[in-house]
Amino acid sequence: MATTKVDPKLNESNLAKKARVYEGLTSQQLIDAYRTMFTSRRVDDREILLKRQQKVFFQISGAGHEAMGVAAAFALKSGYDWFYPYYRDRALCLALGATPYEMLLGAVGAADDPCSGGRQMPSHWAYKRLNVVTQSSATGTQILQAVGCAEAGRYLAKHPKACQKTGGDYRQFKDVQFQGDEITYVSLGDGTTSEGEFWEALNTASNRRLPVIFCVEDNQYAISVPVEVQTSGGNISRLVSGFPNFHFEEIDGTDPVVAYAAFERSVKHCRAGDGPAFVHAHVIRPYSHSLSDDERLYRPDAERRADAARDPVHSLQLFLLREGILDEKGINKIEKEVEEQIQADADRALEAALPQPETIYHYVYSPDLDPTSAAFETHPAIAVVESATDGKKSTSPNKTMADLINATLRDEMRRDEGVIIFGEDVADASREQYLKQKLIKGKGGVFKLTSGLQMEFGADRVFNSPLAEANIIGRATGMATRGLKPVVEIQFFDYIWPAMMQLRDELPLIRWRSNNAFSAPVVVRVAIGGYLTGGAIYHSQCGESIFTHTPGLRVVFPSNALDAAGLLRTAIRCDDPVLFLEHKRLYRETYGRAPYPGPEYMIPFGKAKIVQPGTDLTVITYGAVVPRALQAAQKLEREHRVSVELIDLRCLNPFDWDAIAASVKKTNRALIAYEDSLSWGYGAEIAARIADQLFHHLDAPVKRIAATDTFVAYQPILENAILPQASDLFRAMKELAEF
Ligand SMILES: Cc1ncc(C[n+]2csc(CCOP(=O)(O)OP(=O)(O)O)c2C)c(N)n1
Ligand SMILES: [Mg+2]
Repeated sequence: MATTKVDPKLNESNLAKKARVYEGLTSQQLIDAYRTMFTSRRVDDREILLKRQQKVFFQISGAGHEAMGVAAAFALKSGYDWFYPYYRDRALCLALGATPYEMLLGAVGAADDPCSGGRQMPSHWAYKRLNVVTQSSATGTQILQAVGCAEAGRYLAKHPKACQKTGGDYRQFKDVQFQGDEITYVSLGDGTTSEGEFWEALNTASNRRLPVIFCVEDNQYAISVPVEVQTSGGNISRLVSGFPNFHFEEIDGTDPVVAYAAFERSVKHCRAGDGPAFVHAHVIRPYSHSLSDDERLYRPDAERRADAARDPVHSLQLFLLREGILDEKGINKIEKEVEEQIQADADRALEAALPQPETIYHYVYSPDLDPTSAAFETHPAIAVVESATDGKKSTSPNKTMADLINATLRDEMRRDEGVIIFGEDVADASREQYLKQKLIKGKGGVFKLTSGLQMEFGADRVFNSPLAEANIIGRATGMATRGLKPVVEIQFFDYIWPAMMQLRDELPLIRWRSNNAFSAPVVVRVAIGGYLTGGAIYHSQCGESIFTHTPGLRVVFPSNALDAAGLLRTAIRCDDPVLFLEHKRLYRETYGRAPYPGPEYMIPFGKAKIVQPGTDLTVITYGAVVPRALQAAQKLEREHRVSVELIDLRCLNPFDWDAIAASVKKTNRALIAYEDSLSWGYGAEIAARIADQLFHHLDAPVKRIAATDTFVAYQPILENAILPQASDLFRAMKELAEF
């Protein structure tokens, strides 16, 4: 343990010893550190006991990581800075102000568990009052979110208007706070540095000089896999040392004095705005990975003994005695107080009320703002335009879906300074001087959907991301957690998959898993779909059912310009995360163009549109199949006098069951048509529900028509054979009508 240099021959009085400062830590702070570290260890031990008694259901400990956690908390400011701590950061959380009782509530899964209300395993920290943001079990997802959190802090300092509580949209329910010199702390294990998102986060934090402290708690193991397997050369510090703008520390993380000094230097660097810091703390893992693991299977006794000799709790105790800061009596007193407290807390936690089964649906979505409600129903304002040449008045001209999406983004950015846009190629030009010198026109998206937005709103509101989809969604999630409204773009649905962990395990779960303590209402715009003649496998994919199968995520899929405008505005103003699917083939289609509906036009989620009423059969569809189904239905009417009721769902989660049921009860026949491959697709759920709930109204089997169970091929002959065409729809409708 490091000390300040004192001549050992000096026989100091106890008083003088107590006045000593150890790398800035006073004797009292070291006593406090010991109390917290000992408490942390004892809460772990208590949980282990309770697990063995089957009174709690999972245990993962912070043992061996206590010193650096307490040191980090001492160097940072609770409730001021922001924290994305991973599961071994029990001591950090205690030092920030969480209590053992709160932690034990988590262990028993009590209703009042502040981290999750019994929804998550223990040690998945979330303390709103302390700015400790909800954490998941997925290793590494927190790192990009922490980067987004830091970006939000910086953005808010520059755009304080984005903090204002405003009625009529998600902002009403956000209490947005920031500090001009705030820091975001994020921690992870040595194994987790192998995740790609770790490198993406470092890259962005470095590039943008963000005030993030990355703390790698290196206990040499990821469950049973040792560090040399994870990390080339066995030392993460060596690998990251090339990132610009960083302050680097590699320390003995079992020594609170050493760790505190390292965090102090890191904090100084970050608060000054010089960039991020990287603290590589060598720690130990004296207990197995978790209670589900037995490390004796892969670690010999000698290695475990060597670890135990570096136990931070024991070492600090010896240090306090050696330095004369506490005597044995003093140590015993603290330990007794802690033991008694934890005993009382555990007894109380075991008596705590448990969550009621009927609450499971609470907070899947915002309890405050319902995007299906009439509050989101407005009428299009059809603007009248006056000709500049002859002064004649006419209604504004028809616009494409691309035009109206662009116009809606522009309107909402004017209305709400919290809206920021980023993604691949979405900026007009990252080299802004070219725009300023009028050397170029600017790009604004590969489909030009964000064209001109950077020019109007500036590069801190509209900017390019690296080519990394997890980076986009992870950062957006962090920003939205702080109260911003990121409206991000995934360039092609086919490339959404690197972001899948963030889209499945994080974004839609922030609210539910934190029992409504946090939320992240991001809008993710995605260009989707085929019928492109040459789009082939990697520019034609659908796959919406993968996301409608994810509770917590709203999924929207408009088929025409007006719906796209109205639904996008609802998406941006609502309080839930939304996947907004934009069909590439429909962006500039003649079908479905409409005049600009004004800056307040909204359509509530979950309301289908009857494209045409009919009496003989119901076709339920959405997206680019809508115009194809309409063509087929009109032909069927013309040639065979079959009257088709065509329903465009527009919104896939929630979806308009009432409209489907009313129609099928009337026509007694149902066909679900969709562009994705047939099996396990979106139509399966609708078909099952019709079969289940409308069985007695059916005069024919429920039919589906969709793409073949293949990917989409390049050669147009193959593409036509794969994707459902108007002729296929015609045939299927005819057969169903004749059944
Ligand atoms: C993405 C992901 N993959 C796998 C797991 C299962 N898992 C949980 S912890 C862990 C090891 C983590 O090791 P490390 O990052 O070194 O942290 P430590 O537990 O050693 O502190 C693994 C593989 C997970 N939770 N998330
Ligand atoms: Mg580890």
